[in-house]
Amino acid sequence: LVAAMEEVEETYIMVKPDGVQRGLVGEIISRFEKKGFLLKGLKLFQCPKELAEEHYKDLKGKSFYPKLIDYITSGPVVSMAWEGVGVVASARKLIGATNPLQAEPGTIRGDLAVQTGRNVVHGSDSPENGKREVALWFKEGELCEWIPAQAPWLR
Ligand code: FUP
Repeated sequence: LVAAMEEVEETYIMVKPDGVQRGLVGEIISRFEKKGFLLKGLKLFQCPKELAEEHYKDLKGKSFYPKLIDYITSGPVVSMAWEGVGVVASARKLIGATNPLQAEPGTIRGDLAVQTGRNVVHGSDSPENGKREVALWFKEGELCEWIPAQAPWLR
């Protein structure tokens, strides 16, 4: 388990339409930047319905699925690819529980959201899904391979 945590991973983080509408983009990006993860891709993007359905395909059949697709496609999202050692689980901790009322204070959802159906941010739930989702939301030329000059150990 410890060895798995030390793998360099990538994760897909998305500021959902409510986060964009509420002006929380900078605040949310800032939390991952300050933690020390490496930003590899970033774009404002209007998600088409087909992409939302592919992204949430594991939830197809759930009662909330149609509303979830409507929500994610209701306005632009901010798509991000972040890289780092143990970034998948760490980002999930920074984001907090799915239900913002159960999310701990100090987490993004704990500090900034109230409703499960408007929980402002998404983060991949496994390294495999991190890879899958980054590949799903970004074209190859949209990602940067780089090493930060100030803190090369981040890479
Ligand atoms: P998370 O990994 O925290 O984003 O949570 P899930 O993958 O379980 O759910 C994905 C999204 O579906 C949530 F962000 C919000 C929505 N959802 C609901 O609207 N109602 C629910 O009961 C559960 C999830």
